[in-house]
Parts: sequence; structure tokens; C-alpha cells
Amino acid sequence: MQTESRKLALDKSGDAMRKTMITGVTGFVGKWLSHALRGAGFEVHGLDRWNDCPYDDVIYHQCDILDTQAMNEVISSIKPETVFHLAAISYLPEADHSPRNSLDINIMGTVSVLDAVKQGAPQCRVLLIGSSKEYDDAIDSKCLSETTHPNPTNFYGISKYAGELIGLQYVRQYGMDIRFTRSFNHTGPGQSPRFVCSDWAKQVASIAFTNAEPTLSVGNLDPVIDFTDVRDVVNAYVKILENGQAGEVYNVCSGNGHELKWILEYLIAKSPRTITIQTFDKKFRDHKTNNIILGDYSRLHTHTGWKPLIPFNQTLDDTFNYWENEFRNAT
Ligand code: A2R
Repeated sequence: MQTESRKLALDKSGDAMRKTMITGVTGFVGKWLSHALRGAGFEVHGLDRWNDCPYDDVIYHQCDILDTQAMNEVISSIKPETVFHLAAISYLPEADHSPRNSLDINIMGTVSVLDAVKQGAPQCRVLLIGSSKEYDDAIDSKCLSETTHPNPTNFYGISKYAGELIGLQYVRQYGMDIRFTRSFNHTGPGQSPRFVCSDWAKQVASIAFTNAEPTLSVGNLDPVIDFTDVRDVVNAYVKILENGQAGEVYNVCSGNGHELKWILEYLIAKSPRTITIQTFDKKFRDHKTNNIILGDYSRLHTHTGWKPLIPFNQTLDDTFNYWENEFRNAT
């Protein structure tokens, strides 16, 4: 690998503050990552396409990653030492629904970020976020490692695998320091209710704390999914840029499977009111999903020491409490 190894200081060392950039900072993961990096003493720059950023301690740059000139200007002026590239169409059905838009943002947006770094901050370390959806949906595995060859079967997975391949080419051709994740499902407080755990936690909290009709709509309850708490996920991202290797791909996962049925029952038990379950066709996906896909994070653990710390019950409790607060504050 052509890139030299540089040590990142994650503590407040007394040196000038380390500059980092998070694209997609106003999103779910960006919120937790910016919080963690500010806590570790970083000067955090955030970029997104929204007018405003809700976090006071982030230096915000409104920018569409597809605007190559604006991207170049932002990166050249900041010259960050690290970039966490989170900006993406992150919701699989949205990507499937409009392939042109999602492929554009997830693939060409990534190219635009990498070009801007190559031009304006070539020594920078970059983390590209991929997905377990890069793996084949026909695989049922209880220990899926990165050596399994990707074979995505939906537009979201295709866009993320393309981003990985393109990033690897920037490593090979330009010697850039880029590292990659294949992140499995993650959840936690503040996630959009388009995603299953947050959806159900919100519905149950709404039934528990408002006069909402006590009916909860669900889709397919059979899959067993590897969930990781978002707070563990962002720690993994920081550790990969701190101690991981350039050009390497890391599964970010817990290795623990949770049946959707179990999650539903766990959340429903929090409601003092009896809840009726209604199966809703629209909540079934157009594409096939893996029945059981659990990841193997051995490589990440070996290279960085990372392991998931937050038990899944706590993740669900905190996600439910988040929605409880939202409903209480609204009344
Ligand atoms: O789609 P929006 O308007 O909510 O904005 C999203 C933003 N984003 C962009 N920012 C700048 N230029 C663009 N062309 C652009 N397209 C989208 O990225 C949103 O604020 C952020 C992504 O946040 P979430 O959708 O909440 O994703 P999450 O869960 O934080 O996932 C972060 C990464 C993504 O690469 C996922 O594909 C992966 O982790 O799982």
C-alpha cells in the first residue's frame, strides 16, 4: 500500500484540534458521529444538503455532494485530516424506487467526494460506508465474513458495492488512504421511522402516550437480522480511521441475530394498552431479503480492538424512550 501510516490523536492532546469532515452530517449516523468526535476533541466540519444543521458545535457547510465545484472548494478550504462519507440515499426502498437518483448520489457523489479529497487534501484518510446489502440476498449465514464475494441484488446494494470498487481504484491508482465498511443494520434513538425498529418503537410509543388507535401495522416478521447500536457503529467508524488499514474492507456488525417477531413482542410489552397487529402489504419489500444474515466482525476486532458494547435490549429501550419524549414534548 502506498499510503503511509499516520496516527490520529483521539484525545485532547493540547495540539491544534484535529479537523474532520462528516458528509451527510444531519442524518441519523451523522448526529451520533459528530457528537462522538466533538467529545474526543475534534474540530468537526459537517456537510449536508439541508439549509441548517441542528448541532451548534459542528461547523456546517451546506453543499450537495453532486456539485463538484462546491465540494472541491469546501475540502480545499478546510483540508480535513479525515473524512467520514455518510451522505447517501440510505433507505433501500427509496433507492429501488428511483435508481437514477440513488445511483447518482451514492456512486457519483462518492466520486465527487474522492476527487475533492484527491485535489484539496490528498493526505486525508477517508471512510466509505458500504452495506451488508452488498452481499447476495440468497445467502443465509450465521457468520458472514468479508471474504464472501459481494453479489448485490438491489439498487442500494449495487450502489454501495460500486462505491467500494471505485474507492479501491482510487487507492490503487492514486495511493489514497481510503477504508471501507460493509455496515449491517443499525438502529438507535433518533433513527427515521422508515426503518423497522424505529417504526415499531414510534408506533408503540404513540399508542402508549397518545390516544392513537391501538393497532400496529407490520410487514414480514420472519427474517433474523444482525442489528448493532448506532453508538457502537460510530465508534467502529472512528476506530477504523484510527487503527484500521488503508484499502481494507470491514464488516461492522454485532454477530447477534434478532428475529423481527421477538423485537415486535419486546416493544409491544412496553404499552399499557393492548395492541392489535395488522399485516400491511405495503410494508413487504419488492425484493427478496435474506432469511438470516449474521456478520463476522473478526477482522475489525483484530485490526482495531472494536467490539459491540451496547446490549440490544438497551438499544430498543433507548429508541422507545426517544419516541416517548417526542410524544410527551408534543403535548
Ligand atoms: O436525503 P436527505 O435530504 O435527508 O439528506 C441526506 C444526506 N444526503 C446528501 N447530502 C449532500 N448531498 C447529497 N446529494 C445528499 N444526498 C443525501 O445524507 C441525509 O441527511 C444524509 C444521510 O443520512 P441518513 O439518510 O439518515 O442515513 P444514515 O442512516 O445516517 O446512514 C449513513 C450512511 C449512509 O451512507 C447509509 O447508506 C449507510 O450509512 O448505512
